[in-house]
Amino acid sequence: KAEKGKTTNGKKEEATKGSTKAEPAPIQTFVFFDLETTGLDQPRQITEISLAAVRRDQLLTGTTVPPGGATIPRVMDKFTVCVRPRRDIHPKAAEITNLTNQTLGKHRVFDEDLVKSVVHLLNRQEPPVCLVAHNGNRFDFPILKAELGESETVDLFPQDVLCVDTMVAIKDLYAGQFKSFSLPKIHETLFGEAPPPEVAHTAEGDVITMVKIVKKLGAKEILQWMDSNAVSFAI
Ligand code: DCM
Ligand code: MG
Ligand code: MG
Repeated sequence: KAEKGKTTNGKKEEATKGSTKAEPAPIQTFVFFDLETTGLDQPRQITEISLAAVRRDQLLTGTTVPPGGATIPRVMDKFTVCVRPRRDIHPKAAEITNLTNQTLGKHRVFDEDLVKSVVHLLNRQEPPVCLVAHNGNRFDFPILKAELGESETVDLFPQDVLCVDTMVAIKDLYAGQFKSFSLPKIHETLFGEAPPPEVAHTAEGDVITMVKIVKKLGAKEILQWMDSNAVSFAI
């Protein structure tokens, strides 16, 4: 296929050159995903998780709210839950997320009911299913894997789920167009303003910001990039 050599990812190109390996099936459901955590120092623990599952066609052509505003797909399965961490939340993290050990004090930890809720949301989606997180390779994916790995219910987690990082995608496809690849800076460049403070660093707010960015960039190209570059979310 003529498209094959045009991939912008050098590694993938090397890996597939001259091979007869079939192209991966197009991802049918993109599960935008974000975590808030206790901070940047280790061990990082989850204070909030949000997932928004969006069908491929909803990202490409789906109806929007408000009508005509090329922003939020109408059909979207969302899940957002706050989680009590087992360690102190760093003051900087508490400041930006507005989540504190005190306000989460009576909330449940990352327990088996939460794992099951996430699993059931993923199981309802049309496969192939891919988790999508901004800086996910370095941050959200390993943190979620660590929490799942400690859970008795880890075996319930579907084995065929994929994952992909929008920061890597945007750097690869649109390198020259952005001065910074942080989520608020990309939003600012595309929409003329940063996400408002009540949206930024809430897990659901960051998830919706990601969806807006993917739609605004023209989903077709970035979705094809994700098809080619998604890897297994193996726990
Ligand atoms: N974080 C932090 N300090 C920053 C940025 C992020 O401690 N300057 C931590 C706390 C956030 C988590 O990373 O809950 C996730 O970041 P984000 O809100 O960008 O998803
Ligand atoms: Mg994030
Ligand atoms: Mg966030």
